[in-house]
Amino acid sequence: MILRLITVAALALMPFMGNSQPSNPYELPDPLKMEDGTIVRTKRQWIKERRPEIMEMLRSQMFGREPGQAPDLHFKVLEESPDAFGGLATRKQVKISFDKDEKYYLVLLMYIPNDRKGPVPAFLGANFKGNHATTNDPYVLLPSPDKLATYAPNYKIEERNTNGHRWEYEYILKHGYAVATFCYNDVDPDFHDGFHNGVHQLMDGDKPRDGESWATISAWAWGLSRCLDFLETQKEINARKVAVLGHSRLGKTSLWAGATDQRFALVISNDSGCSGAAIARRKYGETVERICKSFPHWFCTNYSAYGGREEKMPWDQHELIAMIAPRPVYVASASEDDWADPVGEYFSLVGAASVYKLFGYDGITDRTVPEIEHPVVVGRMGHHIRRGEHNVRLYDWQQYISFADRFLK
Ligand code: GTR
Repeated sequence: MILRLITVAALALMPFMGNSQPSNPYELPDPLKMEDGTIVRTKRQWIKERRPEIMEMLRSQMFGREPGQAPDLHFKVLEESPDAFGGLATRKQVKISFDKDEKYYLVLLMYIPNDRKGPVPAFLGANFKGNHATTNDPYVLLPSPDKLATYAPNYKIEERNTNGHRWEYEYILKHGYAVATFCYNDVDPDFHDGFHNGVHQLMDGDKPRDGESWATISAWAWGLSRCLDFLETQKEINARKVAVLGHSRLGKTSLWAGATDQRFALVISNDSGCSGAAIARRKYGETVERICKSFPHWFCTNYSAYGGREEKMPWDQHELIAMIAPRPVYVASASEDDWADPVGEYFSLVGAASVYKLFGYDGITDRTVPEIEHPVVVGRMGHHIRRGEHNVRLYDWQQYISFADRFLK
């Protein structure tokens, strides 16, 4: 008989150091149990009934209801050169506009390996500090003054390459992948102004907001989907093989993008933590209450009702992971990133494994959290805990590439 409730006890005996502080015992909702108590036994039941039920919860209680397509999506190549990184790649910088007047847009920076036989798979993710901050490539455009004027009042333009260590472009390109990124502020500036700026203004105008209205993570995820719309027009790219990834708040975003847009072939969460991969019921590190206070614009307002009442949530974050099934999913943590609860991030994979199983794929089921820098790949799930701080490093990319090689090559 299918296990009805997955019970996870205190985590005292596990080898990973982050376990030294056990969380409260908790019970996770069974992703395969319908709200009316029926147990899902077929792929069809999952796809037609249970998955929509969970998506409805996540939309109405957590991220809000994202809108459909932009009113006038169109693309303009701003710059293109085959000489990036000494001829390793072709660089394209593209304005992806959402409206006719091009008031709302993002600028996508894309590198495509020149050594390719046909369309290549790609990694896509948003960045924090501007495209120019992801690389020492001097030809990457700086954010335009009109865009900068919309960013948070305390946003300072960064030096080039300040976040270059997070974007190992040459390594990615040499492994046969294209890579594309945009600054998340282009889509929705990361501060709370009551949703007057960013794409909320374009898509909603003065429409009154309610508890289920989409918020900022949802807007960033929507931006990722618009980039995928663009990638679908690029003959050099195999748009059926695009991995979406993100770090931290942008890791929460990549998970939501993977849930809402099933065109993404593979989904990676890097240190996404609370409201990303980490199990909320553990209340370890950042909590729902804390995140809703610190970042009220990230989630729909209904979400704050679960602060301190995580056990009342009709879902938990393993079900966000389950939304990606049966597509490959990778969850990465860092050993010093207690705030993001590496143990809770691991257990969301374990909690989603039954859904992968339904599709005939193995998943991660071992309840012992892996050692630091012992990556685990089982079936369509991958995981590692990098030694060190909350960040993205070459080590992380090495694991992502070898995971992606199994599915996207
Ligand atoms: C922290 C926040 C985390 C995480 C992080 C980040 O302040 O508490 O949830 O998103 O920011 O995005 O770097």
